[in-house]
Amino acid sequence: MRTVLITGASSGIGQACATVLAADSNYRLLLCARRLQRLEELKESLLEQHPSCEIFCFELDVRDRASVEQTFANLPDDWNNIDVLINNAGLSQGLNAIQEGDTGDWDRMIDTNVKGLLYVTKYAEPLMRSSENAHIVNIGSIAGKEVYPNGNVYCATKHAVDALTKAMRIDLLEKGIRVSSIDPGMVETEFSEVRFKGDKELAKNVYKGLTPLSGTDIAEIIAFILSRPAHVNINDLLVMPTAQATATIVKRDS
Ligand code: NDP
Ligand code: 8X3
Repeated sequence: MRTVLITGASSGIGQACATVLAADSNYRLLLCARRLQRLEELKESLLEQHPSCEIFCFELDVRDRASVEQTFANLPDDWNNIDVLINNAGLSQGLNAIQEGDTGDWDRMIDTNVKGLLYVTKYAEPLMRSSENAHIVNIGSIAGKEVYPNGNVYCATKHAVDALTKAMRIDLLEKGIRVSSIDPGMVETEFSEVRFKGDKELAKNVYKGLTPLSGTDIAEIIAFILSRPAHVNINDLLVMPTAQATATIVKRDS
């Protein structure tokens, strides 16, 4: 039985990971995000489908260093051994040229996507047993492989995730923790709504005329990564919708 910690499990890819892994009796789930109510609703619905699945939810803002430290130091006794960490919490804010960028947006992206991922890794890692099951999966992005117009700071944060994944793989080698990353192209979640600050129309247009990936597509691939034998690590997987060739070149139905 592996205990999996998923950050940002209240929506999108994180929620899909919880849903896919809850269906597998090899996993028990530690779910966190800022919106605790959503996590509790997710837990209730997952337990209806999988009554024997063990799930523990807690509120966490990954940007709050002290709270991340406190939270992981004080998990209930039966939840303080973690096998798998899925560093998924993240967001984009705005889509502007640097010279027109909002510094508050920059702070939110850097604090969440880079510093938040580091805080969670630093304070959760001591709870990870050195075992063949130990695995960290970071959610990167095509934005960590390419830079696209107006994507500047978001792209920089995901390039940082790419670098940190490589760094973790080196630093955690001795402890035997596998480190993987998955880098999706367009996935239809709340991501664009958050980027465009609640503008549903703008968000919908991102996916207009093409079939984007779903959170479940990504979650199923993560489940595959986690299911490889102990001597196999998938370092990095770039996954795009068929209709998306690069970050900006897409084929839309007219
Ligand atoms: P969603 O907006 O649907 O989900 C984002 C999740 O992150 C939510 O559960 C949110 O929970 C959580 N989150 C955001 N800020 C914080 C915070 N400060 N502390 C804790 N949790 C936080 O988007 P996605 O599912 O698409 O995004 C998940 C990851 O996938 C992100 O890292 C994103 O960059 C990456 N990604 C997304 C792609 C896409 O096209 N959608 C493509 C490539 C990568 P809450 O608000 O409750 O805190
Ligand atoms: C999210 C996908 O292309 O908007 O990481 O950067 S993209």
